[in-house]
Amino acid sequence: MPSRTDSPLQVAIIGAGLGGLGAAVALRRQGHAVTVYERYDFAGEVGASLSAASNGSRFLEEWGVDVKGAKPVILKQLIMHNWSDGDVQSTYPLGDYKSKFGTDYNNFHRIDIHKELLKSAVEAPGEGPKCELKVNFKAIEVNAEEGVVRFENGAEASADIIIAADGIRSLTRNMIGITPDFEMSTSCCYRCIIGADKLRSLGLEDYISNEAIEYWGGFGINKIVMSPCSNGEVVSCYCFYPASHNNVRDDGWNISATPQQLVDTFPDLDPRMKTLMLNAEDIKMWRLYKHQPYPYWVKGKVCLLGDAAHPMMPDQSQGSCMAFEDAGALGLVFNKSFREEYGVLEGLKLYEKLRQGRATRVQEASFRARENLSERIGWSSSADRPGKLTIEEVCGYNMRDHLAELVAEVKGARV
Ligand SMILES: Cc1cc2nc3c(=O)[nH]c(=O)nc-3n(C[C@H](O)[C@H](O)[C@H](O)COP(=O)(O)OP(=O)(O)OC[C@H]3O[C@@H](n4cnc5c(N)ncnc54)[C@H](O)[C@@H]3O)c2cc1C
Ligand SMILES: *[C@@H]1O[C@H](CO)[C@@H](O)[C@H](O)[C@H]1NC(C)=O
Ligand SMILES: *[C@@H]1O[C@H](CO)[C@@H](O)[C@H](O)[C@H]1NC(C)=O
Ligand SMILES: *[C@@H]1O[C@H](CO)[C@@H](O)[C@H](O)[C@H]1NC(C)=O
Ligand SMILES: *[C@@H]1O[C@H](CO)[C@@H](O)[C@H](O)[C@H]1NC(C)=O
Ligand SMILES: CC(=O)N[C@H]1CO[C@H](CO)[C@@H](O)[C@@H]1O
Repeated sequence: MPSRTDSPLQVAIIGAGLGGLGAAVALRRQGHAVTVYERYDFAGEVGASLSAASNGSRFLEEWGVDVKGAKPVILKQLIMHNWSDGDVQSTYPLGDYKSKFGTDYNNFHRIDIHKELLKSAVEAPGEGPKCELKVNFKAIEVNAEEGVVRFENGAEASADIIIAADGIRSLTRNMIGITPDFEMSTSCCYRCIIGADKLRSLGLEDYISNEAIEYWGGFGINKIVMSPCSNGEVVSCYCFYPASHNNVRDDGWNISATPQQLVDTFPDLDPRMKTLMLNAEDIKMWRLYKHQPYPYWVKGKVCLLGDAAHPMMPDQSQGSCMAFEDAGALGLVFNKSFREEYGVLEGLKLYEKLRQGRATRVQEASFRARENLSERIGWSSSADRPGKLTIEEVCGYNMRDHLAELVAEVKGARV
């Protein structure tokens, strides 16, 4: 019996990170029945700042997420400091960013935006049926052709589509036949946060008042990236250094380190930044891994999303934006009336086509920006090198137009 054109899909999402929850909200709003399976229970959520440029923030707004509730700091400029004495070397004012790109450039604490996305996914009111969240459900096996997931706790679920949003170490990716080609990066990173009150008491109040992403270094491996979040109550720093220094191997998010370890990594750094480091409240370290793009993202009923699909270096600040775009793409592809145009499996292929090229371009640019701040979008928006990724390309992208083109191609190919 042919299905009604508006009959909802059963959607299983593996992983309740920012990407998985974004997809849950986007698909719920199209009337689909979504269940999100997360291996942990969120009791020990960790993280630091994440920026959402316009094309990530655009989706958050469209989905009705309480962006203000996530306490963003609205970024106004990028600032480059001298590594050794902290003098401001140059600034890039973001100018009329909102009128140009449609939303603010929001800087969130990961925990704050995660909380708001979770609310938008699982609470009523909200457009569409509320999503179901199952915690302590670790996916251990996926049958892509049949659309079945098995969990460590013995449970099993079947679905019309399975979204693998299980992060950089995705198991599902392996289960759809992809062996990631990756290597340890030559860089590691310490991440730390510090409260605004503490900064004030240390005489570092200018570090919270600039509404900016501020950089020290960035030409070569060493780089500090500092930005405020949580309504300006917290400042977070990413501190990149050569892996040879201590050769961390773990890419987890929760390996603690001491202020002394942090500060000893950067002997010739601006003394004021060192003061911040010595007083930092929560210091974590992580090894960066460089993954080559995967040959495909979709197999049978399974699609990859977010870090599972395109892990990148943090140096373009686009990791969560690209995950939000992936999620937004699924909402557009599987809208209420998609069946008038294509079937479910064809829809997944369209998703892959829509996302793979763009995300891969940003992923590649993130590798280049690792050791060259001039490759970071914003630091120079004009194409001073052919093929360079620009802020216009990233923030001025219109996914709806892109999708309409691809749908027309698919239809053209059918006749
Ligand atoms: C705890 C944590 C802290 C982070 N902190 C930062 C940060 O400070 N700065 C930054 O730039 N980026 C951070 N990230 C990464 C950032 O959130 C991602 O790069 C980006 O948002 C894309 O998210 P994602 O949903 O694809 O992946 P992730 O955010 O990694 O989410 C993946 C989710 O899937 C779950 N999962 C994994 N395997 C399974 C399984 N087999 N079954 C069920 N669930 C599974 C994980 O527990 C996790 O909740 C952090 C990620 C995590 C998980
Ligand atoms: C992170 O580590 C802290 C303390 O080391 C712990 O309390 C917390 O549960 C951990 N979080 C996760 C997600 O593992
Ligand atoms: C940075 O500051 C140091 C110390 O004051 C100085 O020697 C160096 O020339 C400065 N670098 C640049 C690029 O201005
Ligand atoms: C739903 O998606 C299809 C295919 O992309 C598109 O043709 C159609 O206009 C969309 N419908 C709505 C209501 O957005
Ligand atoms: C850094 O990037 C800029 C801009 O693309 C480029 O002109 C420059 O050659 C790069 N520097 C290095 C060392 O690769
Ligand atoms: C997908 C999406 O929302 N794209 C938007 C990105 O920003 C440009 C410029 O504001 C908009 O035209 C797009 O619609």
